[in-house]
Formats: sequence, structure tokens, C-alpha cells
Amino acid sequence: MERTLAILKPCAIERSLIGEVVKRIEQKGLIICGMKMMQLDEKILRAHYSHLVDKPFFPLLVESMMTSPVIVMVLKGIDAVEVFRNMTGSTNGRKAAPGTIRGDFSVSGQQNIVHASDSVENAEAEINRFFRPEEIFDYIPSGLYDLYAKDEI
Ligand code: IDP
Ligand code: MG
Repeated sequence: MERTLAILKPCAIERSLIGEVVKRIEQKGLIICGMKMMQLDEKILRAHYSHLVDKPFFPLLVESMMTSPVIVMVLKGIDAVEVFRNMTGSTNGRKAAPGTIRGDFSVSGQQNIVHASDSVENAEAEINRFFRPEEIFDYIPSGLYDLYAKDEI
């Protein structure tokens, strides 16, 4: 099964939305196989957002990502990257579709509640950036065949 990285950003922590977002992940059927709180620093953010370092908003983005701890999660499932990106919605919360996490909880282009990996390759690199191997638990939920048909696995 595919894996993806989710980050509940400081705006989600500050607004007490941890439960809301985790509830959606659980209800969808993505399998949470790693989860921890951590304080991000500039070094890890420069690597994580390396595609944005030249943008004018980069300093504000880094500052906002360090204002409180974040929750990082490894999510597992068939097509987990695409499934969680679709649940997350467009980058700008004002434009994100209702029903998505950003569409329902954000009115900002920056303070948009959650990070979601955008490709399988980036997901694996991001998981390795934020987690040590022993922090990821590769268990199979007992209800796996209530999530998926036998010929999907
Ligand atoms: P994504 O989070 O939807 O994958 P990216 O383009 O990878 O979007 O940008 C990473 C993060 O940088 C966004 O989630 C958002 O917090 C911030 N960001 C992106 N574009 C803007 C912008 O135009 N203004 C302010 N912040 C932005
Ligand atoms: Mg991105």
C-alpha cells in the first residue's frame, strides 16, 4: 500500500482542530501508521519547502510553521497520496471546495491547516525527513476487508 505524509500545521493546533482533521482521516479509512508532535525549525522547513525558497512569501511561511508544534502523520492506503490530496483541497482555503479540509476550515492562502504530499516520490522523501523508521508501525488493521475488497489489495 502507498504512504503519504500529513502535517497538521500550527494554525490547526492553535485553533484546536487536531481532532477534526484526525477524525476525517479515520472516517475516510486511511490507516494512521505514524503520528507525533514536533517543533519544526528553519533547517527542516527549508528542505521541506525547497520548491518555495525564492517566493516572496517564504519567510512568512517559515515563521508561521514554527509558531507552535505541529502533528506529523504517516498515512497508508491504496492511492493514499491522491486520496489525501483530494481530502485536503486546493492550496488557498478561500478557493478550496467545501467538503475538503481546507475548504471547510481555512480562509487563507498560507494558514491552510494541513500539508499533504503531492507525489509518491515526494511522500517517501518527506516521511524519511520527519520520521525515524522505528516511529512508523506497519500494522494491518483487523477491519482491512471492510475498507477494501479482497481483489483490491
Ligand atoms: P500545497 O500545500 O497545496 O502543496 P505548495 O505550493 O506546495 O501548496 O505550497 C506549500 C505551502 O506554502 C502552502 O500550503 C501554503 O501554506 C504556502 N503557500 C503557497 N502558496 C502561497 C502563497 O501564494 N501565499 C502564501 N502562502 C503560500
Ligand atoms: Mg506542496
